[in-house]
Formats: sequence, C-alpha cells, structure tokens
Amino acid sequence: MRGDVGVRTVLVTGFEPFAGAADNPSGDAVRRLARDWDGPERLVTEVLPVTFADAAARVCALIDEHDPVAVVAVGLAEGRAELTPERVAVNLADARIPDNAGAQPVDEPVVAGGPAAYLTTAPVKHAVAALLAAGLPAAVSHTAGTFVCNHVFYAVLHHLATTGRAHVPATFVHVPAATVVAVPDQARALDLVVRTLLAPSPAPLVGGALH
Ligand code: PCA
Repeated sequence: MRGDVGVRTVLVTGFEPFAGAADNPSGDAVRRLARDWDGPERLVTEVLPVTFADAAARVCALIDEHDPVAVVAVGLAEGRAELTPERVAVNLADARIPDNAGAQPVDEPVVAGGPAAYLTTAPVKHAVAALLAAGLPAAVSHTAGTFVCNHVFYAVLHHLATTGRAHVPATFVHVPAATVVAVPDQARALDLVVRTLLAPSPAPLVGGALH
C-alpha cells in the first residue's frame, strides 16, 4: 500500500545468507536500519532471497507497490574492505556458484535485449564522501559482479527506466563482512546513503578511477 499523501517512501533491500554462510550482514543491517529509522520519509525494507528467479522480481514488485522516491539495494561483498556504492550494473548473469535455489546461469542476459549496462542514477560519489566524513571506510565500485546482486541492481535500473521512473535515484551498496565493518556501522552507513539520495541534486564531484 502507498503511504499517506505527501509522505515519501524509500525502498531499501538486503539479502538472506547464501553460499552456506550462517548470516548475511546486508540483511542484518537493513533490519537494523528499519528498527532505527526516524523518518520523515516512510521506509520500506525487505530481505530478499538469494535467487535469480525471485529476488529481482520481488524488488520490482515492491517498486510498483510503493512508488519509492529512492531505492537502495544492499548485498554482501565478502573480501571487500570498504562500503562500496555501485556505479554500474551489467546485463550479465554468470554465476560462479549456484544460488539458494540451485540455479547457476552462465553467460545469460539479465534482460534479453536490454542495454549492455546501466549507470546508477544516484550520486554515489557524494554518498561515499558522506560515509568518509562519518569515519566509515568507503569507495565507489565500478563492478557489482555477475551474481544475484548485479542481477537485482540491473533489474531495478531497467525497471525504473522502463516504467517512467528514470528520475528515481537508485544504487546498490555492497557491504563488507561484519568483521570488517560491524552491522551497526553498516546500518548507519545505509542511513547516510539514503539521506544522500534524498538530498537535492548535488554539484558534480571530482572522482573516478584511473584503473
Ligand atoms: N551478495 C551476493 C548475492 C547476495 C549477497 O548478499 C552478490 O554480491 O551477488
């Protein structure tokens, strides 16, 4: 159901555990964000299954249901040392391991006939600046991989672009293991990212990657 007239809705999703792990800090951080959120926007959260078949469809259904003004999908990137807002989603599903339903697509498109890639519609460099200013390790990432996280990220950007919502800022945030950035700090980071997306369009910021 949509919120009250005039109340803006933000959608934030995390993921369930996968690859045999007992937990997934992305889901834990999103649950904590939901617990601590103090508005004024209405926050809708969901912890998604790590499946190619259901995760993207579910988040697109949530977009249709709630018509959010910003979308932040979150997942675990084991081995990363920083919180990494993603800039690029590619039209490729190439799974190194089976997903939680046993599916393992190899070299398949996320959306047949879709563009090769989408760029995030969110000011991710500003989000990173906000995280660094808060003392949190952060960097822009230019690859979300080719597993379920990239699949969801691409599907979100494609759905927004094809349903008249290209103006809605959306990104994907890969979080490191909870031993690198503790879940409460991950939740604090997600709050900052959401607030950055809700702020008026900022001036361009020098950044980019040399390699
Ligand atoms: N990380 C995986 C899928 C779910 C998650 O939390 C990924 O990066 O694709």
